[in-house]
Amino acid sequence: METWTVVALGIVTLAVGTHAKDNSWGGLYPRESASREVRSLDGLWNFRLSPLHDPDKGFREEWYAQPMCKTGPVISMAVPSSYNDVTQDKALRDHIGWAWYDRTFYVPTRWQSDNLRVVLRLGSAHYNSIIYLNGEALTSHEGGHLPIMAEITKGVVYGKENLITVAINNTLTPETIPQGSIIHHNDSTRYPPGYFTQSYNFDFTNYAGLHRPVYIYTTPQTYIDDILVTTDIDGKDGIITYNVTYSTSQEESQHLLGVGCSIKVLNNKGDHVTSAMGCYGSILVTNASLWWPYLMAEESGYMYTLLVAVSDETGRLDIYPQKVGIRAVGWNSTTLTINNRPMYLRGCGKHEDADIRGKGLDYPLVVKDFSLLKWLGANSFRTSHYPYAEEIMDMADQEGIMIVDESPAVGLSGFGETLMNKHISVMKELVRRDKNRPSVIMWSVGNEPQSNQAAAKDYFSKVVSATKSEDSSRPVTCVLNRPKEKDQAGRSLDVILVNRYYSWYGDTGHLEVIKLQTVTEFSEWHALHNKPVMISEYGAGSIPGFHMDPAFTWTEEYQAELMVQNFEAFDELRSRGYFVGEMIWNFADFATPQGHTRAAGNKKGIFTRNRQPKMAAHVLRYHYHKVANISLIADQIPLCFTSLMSENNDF
Ligand code: GCB
Repeated sequence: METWTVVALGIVTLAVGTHAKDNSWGGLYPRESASREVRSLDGLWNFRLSPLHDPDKGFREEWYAQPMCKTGPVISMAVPSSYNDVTQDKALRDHIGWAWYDRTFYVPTRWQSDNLRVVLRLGSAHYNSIIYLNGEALTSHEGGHLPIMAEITKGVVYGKENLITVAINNTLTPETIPQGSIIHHNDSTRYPPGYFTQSYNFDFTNYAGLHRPVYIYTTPQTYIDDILVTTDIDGKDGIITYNVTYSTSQEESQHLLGVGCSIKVLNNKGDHVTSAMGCYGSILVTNASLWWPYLMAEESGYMYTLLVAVSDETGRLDIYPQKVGIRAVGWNSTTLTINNRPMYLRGCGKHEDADIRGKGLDYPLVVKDFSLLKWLGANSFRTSHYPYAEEIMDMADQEGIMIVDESPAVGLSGFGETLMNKHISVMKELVRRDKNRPSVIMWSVGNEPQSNQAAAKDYFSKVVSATKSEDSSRPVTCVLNRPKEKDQAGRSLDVILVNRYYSWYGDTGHLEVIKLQTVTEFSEWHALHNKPVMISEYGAGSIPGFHMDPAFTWTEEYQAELMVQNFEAFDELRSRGYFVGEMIWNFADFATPQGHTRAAGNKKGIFTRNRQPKMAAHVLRYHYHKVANISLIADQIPLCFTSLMSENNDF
């Protein structure tokens, strides 16, 4: 007999460990300026797992009170990286529960004599984390994928060694986002005593660890806490509306009386364009260079910099460089627009995923992925199924790649109040982190919830309206997959995104039904909701190097032909005026838990996990350039699939 329990490992110990307040504002990304210094804590940290059957051990033995190497064996662990795949140890790969990291670092005495504020910031720790500084609990955070910030001015010792310890628990429960369950296998004839496994309702590996960079940085005592920027266009001019919030350390709060803000707008070469005074207001940029998506204008991703300065009554300045892309997003019942022109999303569903590092930020991979997106002629991707690293979002801003920015709420069910409140908090954290990004053109509150459940109606109406109250300048969606007659979420959304796998999960092998089924389905979604619709996932698995003609499932030919059939449907739907985009699943093969429906991972990538093109990538590249009205020179298309495309009238 197996029992499914809601009591997850480590939740008890989370309570034990959490003396520190949960901090939901991750702060502005650490950037250097004339007033701010940034130091990286990335590199090799010390690492140890809590034993599977004694999850509380690290708390009981206070592993955070001194360097872990003094309380037992440690291994080196790369930061940023997931911990799962970096060693040969199966127990580490498959661990459930607490994992412990620590390292030492120095803070210069100058930071103290200069009366600076010192802040610690972790880009993400998956899933629950408790952070200790010099043996004291400093802060805690629930949920991966979003930043954690804590002031450490008083907790650090200047000019001496400091110890930072991070305890991370990857356990997912029915009340975490995303959800999961711990299954206790109690049948002693089949399992050893205490045997348990983690299950979850999504197919990507639940990688864990310190996935993104860790920094300490300084600000003056009176500092810029947040900047909100929205933009609009008026003929050839751009309008930047801004609001700067500032704060100060408690003892110095009287300084806030004399605080003032000034703004300089610089162009993308760093030259001065215009200036403004005041902590909020609007700035007119005459004859503005607009932010355009890739291939929609000669120059895409144009960004200005707002050099925001806050000074206190002593005249001391805090300066933060805030990038701004001037653009206007609009939507109605049929169309999405950018700068008053209709936009059509040619994109991919992606994952943060690579061998060895798992979900760890890896700069070469970031550059490679954007290079491949542009090679494809893609103009967008969805951050399926969680918020991506800020460094990736920076590239999207800069390269003109539009983003459907998704929360970690994948595969939700149940829809109770606790889950909803948590979901709303996550949306607030996400919007607060990414609100100023020109690349973000839509929020997605989640992927494939069980939206046929009655409770989904009220739940999504509340989550969507909470998201809109944080940001009304972008449409809000949720990626759906339930039958439209049963779905309860679509009515609350601005744009309908649907995942469909015709001739893969249904009618497998029957490529000839794709066009009819896709056109019928998406026209009905539009008719039902009178909203723009797009396909957010379609595709087929292919094992690179598997070939059969006529096409057969799992071959590169099958994946490519399935796509060509889909393109016919998309072209037809686009001509009807309400179909606003297509995103292939997936950009690259990615890791999944072991299972008989996945062959060493999900193989629906058009690139291999190592970012080499399958036949499908070339086919998509041809299609995306054609949709963008850009012709590719015939000899750039390898011969192996020109015959495939010539069978299709569209090519
Ligand atoms: C889906 C999910 C995605 C899966 C994909 C698949 O609908 O949204 O996370 O990876 O299907 O390949 O089955």
